[in-house]
Amino acid sequence: MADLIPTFSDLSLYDKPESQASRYQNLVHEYKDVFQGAPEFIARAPGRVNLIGDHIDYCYFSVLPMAIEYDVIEAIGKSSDSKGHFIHLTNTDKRFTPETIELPKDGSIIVIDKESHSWTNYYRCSLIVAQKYLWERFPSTKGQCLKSINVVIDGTVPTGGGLSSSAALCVASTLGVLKANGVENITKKDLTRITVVSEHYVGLNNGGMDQCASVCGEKGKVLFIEFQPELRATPYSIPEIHPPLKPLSFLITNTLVESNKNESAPVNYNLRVVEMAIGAEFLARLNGITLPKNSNLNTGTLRGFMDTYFVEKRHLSRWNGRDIRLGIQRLQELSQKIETWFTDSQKIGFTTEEAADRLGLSKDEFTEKYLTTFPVKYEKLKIYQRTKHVFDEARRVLETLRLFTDSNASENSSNFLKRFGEIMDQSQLSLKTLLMNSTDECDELCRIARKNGSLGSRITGAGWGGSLVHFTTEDKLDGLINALVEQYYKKHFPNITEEEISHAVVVTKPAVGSCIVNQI
Ligand code: NG1
Ligand code: MG
Repeated sequence: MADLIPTFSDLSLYDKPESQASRYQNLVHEYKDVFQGAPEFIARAPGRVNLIGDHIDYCYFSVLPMAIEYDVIEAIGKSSDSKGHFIHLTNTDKRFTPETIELPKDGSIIVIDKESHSWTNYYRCSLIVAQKYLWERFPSTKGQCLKSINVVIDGTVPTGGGLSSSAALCVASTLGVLKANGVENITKKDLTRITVVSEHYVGLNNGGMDQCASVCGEKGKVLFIEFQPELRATPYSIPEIHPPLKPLSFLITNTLVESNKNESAPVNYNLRVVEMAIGAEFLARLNGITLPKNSNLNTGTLRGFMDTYFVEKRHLSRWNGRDIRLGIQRLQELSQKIETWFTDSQKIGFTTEEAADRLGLSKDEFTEKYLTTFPVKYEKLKIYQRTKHVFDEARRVLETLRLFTDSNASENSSNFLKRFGEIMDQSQLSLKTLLMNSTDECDELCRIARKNGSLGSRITGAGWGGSLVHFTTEDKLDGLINALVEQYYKKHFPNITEEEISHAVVVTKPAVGSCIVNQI
């Protein structure tokens, strides 16, 4: 991750460069049309699909995503505004109307109005993190405004779809703003570090998986992303499947029901983050241990609990996060222990009063600590269900990595396919019953897929709609797609066009991460 963000002077970064050429030409044309002049460069960042490990990144457990070919590209050039500093934004998708952002004249950092759900809010997040980075790296520029620029954006990552369109936009925008302001060499590590927190400025308390995958993606590789002791992405090849079995294939299907995380954040995503933080403190108190306070909410994390529990309570060695066998064993143990750490009535859930009481806090102290930084809404806090999901899902990530790295597994392809499919299905069951982010549409897509050639199907990303990832072999792909189109898409959306279907059902491969593309 110490490597620099690469620059390409052609489209060889894509699997089929010729299929992207007209898209890049249109982007440049549109820039010339709108801004009368040529752009200076193109900043690009991809979306991602998470193979396994959802809703555990913010608990600092490792995940296994890959960057995909669907991405955001931004043509950027200087603007000659004389009366202030402006960012002129245009999108090739006309549903997103052009907007100009005026930067504060006093050189302060812009503030985002979270109530206005403008598409440019994500761009503003990038302006904030880019500005902070510039001042940190070049202290003598502190207080200086960012340069005025013109930007045309084109994105192919489905929005609201669990494929990280928001992270792709934030990463591409941050990279573009930095280059336009003279930063020619930024490391993958720095770009990840600063973009991980970008969406916090629109009120989303997200973990770091998406931005890290978008920055560090590699062709043909999945990424094992660790958050402890520090953010690190290690690429792994997907095992080769031996004949007569056919090669692996990943199919992504969008439910076409937007997850609308922005609007439902109070009841959905942020609440899960809070429940996990409370869960960590709850388990720590129960076991008489104190956790390091290193999360976004300045609380302990479930990973912190695992580490501290085995060292302080059990007097065992510290787990380094890479010893797969030991990690699986310890996570299995925690998953069993959790059954005895909660009473039957606690398993149903906690009211605010009950949770505060468990943590030895007054209701006001509890509210201040957990419920105010990011808004949440609930009837009962489902601490048992969420913590159980986290320990099991973290274990499934390690089991998958063990399958990927175990040479016996790739020699015995049919066993690998079977086992990996089972792990994905177990993940989906846990998402549905414990994390509770599945929907009827997600369940239906999984059901149809499994009956028609998918070896494993699960929600990928935040959930509550969005996308699913199915894993199969190339020979089964056509039948699988056909069944999904006939039995889901045409049934629920009778007027759906071929083009819409081609955006909703996509076969994808692991792709290159963020980069600069010089004028083409
Ligand atoms: P998506 O589906 O891309 O919005 C979200 C979080 C991730 C992670 C997943 C669930 C953001 C930007 N990202 O992803 O950090 O927690 O959900 O695994 O919200
Ligand atoms: Mg997102």
